[in-house]
Amino acid sequence: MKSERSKRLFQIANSLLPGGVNSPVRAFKAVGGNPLFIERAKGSRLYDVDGNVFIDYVLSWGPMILGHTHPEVTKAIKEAVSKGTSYGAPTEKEILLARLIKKAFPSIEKVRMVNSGTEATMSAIRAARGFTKRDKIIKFEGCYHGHADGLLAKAGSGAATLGIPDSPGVPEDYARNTITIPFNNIKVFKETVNRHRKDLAAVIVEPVAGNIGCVLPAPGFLEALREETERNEIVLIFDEVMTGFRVSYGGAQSFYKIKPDITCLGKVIGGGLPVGAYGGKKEIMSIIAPEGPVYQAGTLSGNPIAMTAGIATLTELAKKGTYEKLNKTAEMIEHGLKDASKRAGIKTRFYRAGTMFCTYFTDCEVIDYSTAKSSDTVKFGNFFRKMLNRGIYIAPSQFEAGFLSLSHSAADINKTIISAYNSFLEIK
Ligand code: KE4
Repeated sequence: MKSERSKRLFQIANSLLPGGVNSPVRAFKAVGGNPLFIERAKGSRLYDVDGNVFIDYVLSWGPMILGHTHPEVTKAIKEAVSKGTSYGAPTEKEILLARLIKKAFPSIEKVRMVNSGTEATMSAIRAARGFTKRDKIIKFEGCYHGHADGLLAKAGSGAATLGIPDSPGVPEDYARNTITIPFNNIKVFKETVNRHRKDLAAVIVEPVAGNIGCVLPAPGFLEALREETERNEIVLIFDEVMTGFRVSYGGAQSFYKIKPDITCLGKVIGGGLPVGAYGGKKEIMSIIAPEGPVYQAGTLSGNPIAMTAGIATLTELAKKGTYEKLNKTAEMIEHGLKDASKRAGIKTRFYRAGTMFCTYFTDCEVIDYSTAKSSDTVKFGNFFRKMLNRGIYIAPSQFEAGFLSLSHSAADINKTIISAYNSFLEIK
């Protein structure tokens, strides 16, 4: 595969940007080699600067669920841009996107637009702390909620202990209020709530752990989170930045029928432009400035172009038959990848929630971060490179989810399955 131009651009980028990228996972560090510089995209395809074409399963890490350059989204953005790009004043478009979000997520009575998933979760936690007047939060090992200081924390000496920083630059003080415990472990969760109930402001969870690959909630896990937080007046925050409009139109909360107090959204709701949002119970959200005293703000929050892309995307997704089509494609790829791995005689585990999925190179059941780490990441790296050379662009990390779009055709899926079968055979 030709990659001279990408290589040259990466060299230049490295002299200008830390690691040559604007977000770490794009640097291909987990799989080796140099990242590809993308020239353009259309439908299910990415086209890089060396003329290579790929079927795209990263889809900008989730947002491009309609496929790239969807005509309705492109048309709406072009029209909006002719009226200006940002006013720093309210627009009707913020109302329209808020209405679409509220309709899809009945648990969201009031919502605030921000510019990223990080801002959404950071602000949701501040709202929960302001509302409960408590400081501690519980998060789950392997779940990623963006890069706000307090969320870059890991378990201390043991589960349920006060957190320690998970990155240089995060002060001990910021991390100590974040208690990190294993995903899907109801027993440890209940013990932790019991131990810290008086100080706990919130529990934040990815209802499907897409930042560990794709780890499904064990039966009763989400229910236990809901019951214990309800009983102890702790705010339950569902981080649906990835699962929102992805696991179903109403996200994981609709799929698993659990109603959180606050929901964080991002990715899909911006249709490829920078949008995040957090929203939930009126009594909590009314604490946010200027209605209440908890401060949160943003120059480009509710940006009219970004709102336009989000409105066009959610409007398309709301159309009849959309999720039936998406789920049919997802079932095709699930069946095909499981069958290819079996026929090639390589041990893998495949998990899917709606149109997000992951193949782990392990034979043990993946139920949390530690079992996910049993996956052979060297094998994954080889698989990644073989697939890339066959024109299939999957996430450059074992611990990231794959995504499907409305524009992935049956031919795309068949090509992917044949490529996977041959790549499995070669890496065995
Ligand atoms: P952003 O700040 O990147 O918009 O959102 C942070 C975030 C919050 N919550 C969840 C569940 C998320 O998955 C994310 C971001 N996801 C990563 C990939 N898993 C984005 C890719 C990247 O970091 O470049």
